[in-house]
Amino acid sequence: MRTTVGIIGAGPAGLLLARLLHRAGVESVVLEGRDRAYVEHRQRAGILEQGTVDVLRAAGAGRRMDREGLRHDGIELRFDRRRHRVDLPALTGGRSVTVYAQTEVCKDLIALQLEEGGPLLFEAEALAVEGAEGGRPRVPFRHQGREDELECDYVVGCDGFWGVSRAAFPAAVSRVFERTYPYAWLGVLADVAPSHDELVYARHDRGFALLSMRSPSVSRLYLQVPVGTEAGAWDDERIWDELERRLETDDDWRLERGPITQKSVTPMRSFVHEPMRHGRLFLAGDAAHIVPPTGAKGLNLAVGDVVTLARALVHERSTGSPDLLDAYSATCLRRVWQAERFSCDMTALLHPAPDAGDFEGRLQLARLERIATTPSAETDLAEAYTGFPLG
Ligand code: FAS
Ligand code: PHB
Repeated sequence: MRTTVGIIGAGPAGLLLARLLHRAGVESVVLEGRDRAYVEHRQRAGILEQGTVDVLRAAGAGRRMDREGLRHDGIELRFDRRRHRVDLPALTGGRSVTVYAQTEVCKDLIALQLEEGGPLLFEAEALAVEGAEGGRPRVPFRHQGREDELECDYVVGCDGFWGVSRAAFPAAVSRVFERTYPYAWLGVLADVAPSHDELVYARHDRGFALLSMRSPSVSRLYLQVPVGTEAGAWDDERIWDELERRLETDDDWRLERGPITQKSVTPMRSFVHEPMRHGRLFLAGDAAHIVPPTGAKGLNLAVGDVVTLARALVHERSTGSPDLLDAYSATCLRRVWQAERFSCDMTALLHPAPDAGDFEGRLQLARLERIATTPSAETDLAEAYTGFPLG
């Protein structure tokens, strides 16, 4: 098989890149190792920044998002039984976020790709990336029990943290920056109306809790749990009891309980691979960087990468100039490190560490107090939460 841009992975990064290239008349082929159902039902992101919403609309993939997505103009910080609302548009000159799940973004992009885009092969596992330094990189892959090869001008690794693309970077050029956290997130989906109309981020001495949602009738909730926790180790009653304790307030707010339909545990990691380009191989999204989900940045960063890369590929096609391709890694890493900083700060702000003493606990409360009482600190959080410019 031959194409211009070979894309490995049909997560949000790979699917959106294929969409943007298709709209610009640049050919691509997407290889996805899993089946369609897996990609469309894997619970991940729930929050879209303003910039991501604008990009999906501009790519002609925003119709269902505009119909079913929930625009949120605020988030709530909860600590010491107190509630503080962060008014996003007021602090950022009009920016907000939208609750529209990654599963739905992927469903919309897959439907468009299969309807009018280039080839999208499911259960087509890329085995390696070869010849990235040369003129025509190749991707050997296994599909329907047969080995085949995709030859292209450029390869883009959108294959997530566990993909094969990053391994194609010679050790001599790779630099890895990493931090792991001494806790994880237990995430649940529940068939009950959300108990609040905006997201609630709670810091409690017993641990962090997050109240999020998927629709007016489906709640998405998270609890900080020790590393190594098995999802099955927590029964539903215990999960609701713990959520109630960590989300407690001084007023008459109440947490509504309902049937839990899904549980999963997510490890917390910060990870950056530099550079994000080697020869004719580019990395985008989780293949290059991971953020802990506390800042709701992962999917939005992936979108930022592929917008930057699509622009650079189209520019090279139309002008012959590789300038934007040569600047791709540095351009993205500037935004990536700001998102790493914010996600790490939000995580440290809201999660009592298992070995932390009372002093650290007081510091977290003092930092939250500062955000709740100081416009400059609150504005800094609101600007980061609604998204770093895609430029
Ligand atoms: P993905 O991992 O989504 O996609 C990679 C694809 O490549 C997969 O489909 C995989 O099957 C495929 N693949 C891998 N190896 C392959 C191979 N060899 N051949 C072919 N295909 C291969 N981010 C936010 O912005 N907001 C949030 O609220 C948020 N919440 C999150 C909650 C959780 C529990 C988790 C785990 C993450 C969350 N994130 C959030 C981050 C998350 O959304 C990721 O950043 C996002 O999935 C990254 O998208 P991709 O880079 O496309 O990678
Ligand atoms: C989610 O809805 O899954 C979600 C929302 C905000 C986060 C992380 C996850 O920070």
